[in-house]
Amino acid sequence: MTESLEQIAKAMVAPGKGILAADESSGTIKKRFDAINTESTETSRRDYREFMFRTTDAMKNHISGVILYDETIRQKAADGTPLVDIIKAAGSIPGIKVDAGAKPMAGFPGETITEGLDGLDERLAEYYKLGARFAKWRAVIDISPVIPTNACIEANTEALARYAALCQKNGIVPIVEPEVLMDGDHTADRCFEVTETTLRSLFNALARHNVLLEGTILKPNMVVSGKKCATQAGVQEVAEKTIKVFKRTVPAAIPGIVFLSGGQSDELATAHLDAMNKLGPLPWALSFSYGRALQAAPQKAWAGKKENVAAAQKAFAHRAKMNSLASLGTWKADLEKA
Ligand code: 5MM
Repeated sequence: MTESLEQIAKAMVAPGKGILAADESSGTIKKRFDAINTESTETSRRDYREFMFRTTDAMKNHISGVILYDETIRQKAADGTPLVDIIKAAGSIPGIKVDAGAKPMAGFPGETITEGLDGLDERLAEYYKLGARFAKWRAVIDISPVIPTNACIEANTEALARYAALCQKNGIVPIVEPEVLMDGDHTADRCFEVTETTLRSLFNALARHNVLLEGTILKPNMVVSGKKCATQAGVQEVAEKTIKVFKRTVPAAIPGIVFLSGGQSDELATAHLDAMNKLGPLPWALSFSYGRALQAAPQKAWAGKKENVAAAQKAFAHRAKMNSLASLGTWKADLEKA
């Protein structure tokens, strides 16, 4: 049976479940592996991702979908089983990163435009055959006293909307990810302002391109202070500001919002998500699509060694469980010690 876009989108944000962002491009995964003194090879990348996908209970109970990179969606486990089949056997949905990365935007110093629209229709059709039922495209919006410009925001949201329309044409649910970066010394209020402008522009573009909102998932940043800002907004403030900006800009027809962690510590990313869900009821499911905040702990525990796989799976299962509780608003800080 072919599932509709609405059904897939709903399953991606099923209660207590969120998404594992394992779509690091070759350059990014190398950086992560360098930090644990592990060589990045096709096999080490496969072994690493395989043990996460084989953390069966965590995958079954807490992970609705996995965002893969082109290499991974074609890869087979050590025993020859396609990694996609391992994900599906755990009841999770395979997804795929389809953007070609954020490139310097000509004429706009310090700003980027995400590329990858050329040939995207054909690539999506192939990814569907390989098992992907959702996709991801990330636009990057940086903050300084003079950026972002409207040109950068508009160009990026236009590309996100064109990508989303192509996904839906191919039976694939688009995750639209406009990431306002937390680098810099800006305040949470400045992040609020830029996030509001960006989301407004994004939903205008999606409407302009006839994108079905019920079959679309939003992956945004939270409203946080810049990493180098002298005063850091607390958990409650982040939660309230983030919900406030969404209530202003995100239509209720969107089935779910799954956050990126963006460089927040594991526990803070969990605490923020939990605090937001405690502010409910909300019009959309609020969950996670974390990369670093789900993987930092297992990476450290694994350190590239076979004998550490069980400990690394435990670390992954723990983070998945904590974020699952946060997506329900039932997380407590003392559970972290348990
Ligand atoms: C996994 O990282 C993704 C980006 O990879 P590249 O920079 O190598 O293309 C990224 O888009 C990720 O899916 C999201 O930003 C969430 O990751 P974090 O670590 O921010 O939660």
